[in-house]
Amino acid sequence: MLNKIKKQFNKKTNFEQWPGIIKGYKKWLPINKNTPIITLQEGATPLIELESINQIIGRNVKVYAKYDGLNPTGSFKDRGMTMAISKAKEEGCKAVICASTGNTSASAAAYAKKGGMKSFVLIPDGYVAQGKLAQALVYGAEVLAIKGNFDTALEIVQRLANEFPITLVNSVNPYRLEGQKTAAFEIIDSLGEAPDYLCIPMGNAGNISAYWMGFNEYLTEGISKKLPNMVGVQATGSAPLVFGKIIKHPETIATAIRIGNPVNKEKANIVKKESKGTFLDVTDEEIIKAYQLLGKQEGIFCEPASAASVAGLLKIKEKISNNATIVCVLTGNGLKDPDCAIDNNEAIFKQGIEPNFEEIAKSMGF
Ligand code: AN7
Repeated sequence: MLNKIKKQFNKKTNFEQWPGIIKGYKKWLPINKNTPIITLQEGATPLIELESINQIIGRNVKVYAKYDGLNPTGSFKDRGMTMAISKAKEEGCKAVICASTGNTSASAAAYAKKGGMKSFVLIPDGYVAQGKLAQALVYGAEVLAIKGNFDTALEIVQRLANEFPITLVNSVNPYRLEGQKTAAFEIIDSLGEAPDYLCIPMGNAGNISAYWMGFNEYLTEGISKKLPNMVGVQATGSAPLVFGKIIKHPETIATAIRIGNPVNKEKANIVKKESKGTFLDVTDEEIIKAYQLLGKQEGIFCEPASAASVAGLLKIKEKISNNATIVCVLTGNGLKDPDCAIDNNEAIFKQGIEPNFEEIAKSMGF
């Protein structure tokens, strides 16, 4: 179990804290004694049972959220970025670059600065959630907002990294997936076995490929005895992997996964085939419904792209087998996208109230 691993680690070093995924899962990662470990102590995120979803599905299923929005920069990208930046540092690199719908840029900027490097980020102008943009600016990235979408930005950064001395830290960088696979390890360390289903949002499909790698490595070592069915979820307006074709102009409220030409599409299709998995799309309305349910029923605030995993599960709930264990990956924190939250809630929000005891009590119904 994760706690056992943490305890073992603590015994050896007298560390009181989780040391981050590289030290925590050292033997599983491509590092050596010369690798400088650039970490913000990412990983060891909560696995929270979702009672309200258990009840909706019934039939004795157990649904959990892997809440990776509680990483240092608020998304799962930190697991991959600690690896990518540490290896870049080991190789003597001075600057990194990425294209991003927001979370990769926030994470790259933070870890690059922690490692003493420069960072450049290309983002689609007007389509990055406010919180993510704020992070890239605060962490001191050089932010280049282009008049184009993520797919165009990725093509440009790939060429820049080919022609100039700068390291690409998008998920085509193999170290990213190595780091991200640790989330699958943590799930098995917590549950004692792999879940029956893993529901996960897909953009570039790096994360689903990383999870699959992690589940397979634990199986090969005999730590787990089964593999999950992988359920990859995309937004209807941005679902190239579901429809099997490039989407030229992807659109969705879940801007994190507004990606029309995923770089890891071959890998993702292998995951689907090997895991006997399912790829499906959910509408923006279904995403927002799941987003609100998580907030109101579970006290979990995730970003819309993350809620797609739960929306996807609810869409195929009839197909889930009895007594199944299901993990939905909540990839990013709700605070990333405050505009979405403010525009999409059913809260009671009374404004312009006089600072008067009687009046406030009255408005509360007393
Ligand atoms: C919250 O930040 O692509 O399928 O540039 O931010 O591994 O791409 C973000 C992707 C899911 C999809 N959930 O993961 C970027 C970026 C959230 C995300 C995904 C992203 P992949």
